[in-house]
Amino acid sequence: MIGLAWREALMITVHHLENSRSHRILWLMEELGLDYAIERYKRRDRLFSPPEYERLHGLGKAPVITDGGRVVAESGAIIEYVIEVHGGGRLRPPVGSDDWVRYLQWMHLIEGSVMLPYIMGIYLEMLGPAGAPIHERIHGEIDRHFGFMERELSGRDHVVGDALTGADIQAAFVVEAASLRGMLDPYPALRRYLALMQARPAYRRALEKGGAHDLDDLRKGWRGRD
Ligand SMILES: N[C@@H](CCC(=O)N[C@@H](CS)C(=O)NCC(=O)O)C(=O)O
Repeated sequence: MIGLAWREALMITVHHLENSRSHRILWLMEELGLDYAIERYKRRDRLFSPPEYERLHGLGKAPVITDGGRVVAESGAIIEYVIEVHGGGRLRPPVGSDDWVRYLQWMHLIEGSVMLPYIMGIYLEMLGPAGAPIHERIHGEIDRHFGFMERELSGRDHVVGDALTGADIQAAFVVEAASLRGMLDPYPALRRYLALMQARPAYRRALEKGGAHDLDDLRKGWRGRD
C-alpha cells in the first residue's frame, strides 16, 4: 500500500491559487480524467500570490504544477506539457496537421497577445481621467484582438476543428474575464462560445474542486460606464 505522500509524489499536483488562471489546469485534468492532487493557496490582499507560491517557482504566478521533481509554470506551457506527457494524444490535433498549426497559434495568442490589451484596459481604468491620452490606443487594441477572436469563432463551437482541445482551455479564461467586465456585448460568437465551454461537465467539476471562481474584482466599471 502506497502512503499519501508517495501517491502525491507520483502524480501531478496542481498548485491552485484561488480565483486565478489555475482553473484552466483543473479543467484540463478533469477533461483528461487524470489522477491529480490539489494544493490550495489564498491570495494576499485579494490580489497577489502568497510567499509559499513564490517558493514553488521564482515568478510566483499561477498556475504552477509539480510532476515528480519537475516544476512547470505558465499556463500555455503547462497545458502543452500535460497533453504531451500525460494526454496520450488527446486534446490536440495530430502534430504537423493544419489544425495543429491553428492550435499552436491559439495556444500562444491568448497570453502572448490578447491578455496584454485586456490588462492594459484594467490599468487604464485605474488611471481615471489621467489615462485619457492613451484611451483610444488601448481600446483600439482591445477591439482589434476581441474582434479577431469574434470573427474566428463565428459559426464554430471550438477554436480548432470540431472537438475541444487545449487551445479552448487556454482561450476560455480570457473570454470569461472579458464577460465579467461587460465587454462582450458586441461579440455574440464569443458569448455563445463561452456558454458552451462553461456548460462542459469537466469545466463545472473543476469549479467544484477548485472552490468558488470569484472573479468579481474584474466586474468593476468598463470604459467608465458603471
Ligand atoms: N501568463 C501567465 C500569467 C500568470 C498570472 O498572471 N497569474 C495571476 C493569476 S491569474 C497571478 O499569479 N497573480 C498573482 C500575483 O500577481 O501575485 C500564465 O498564463 O500562466
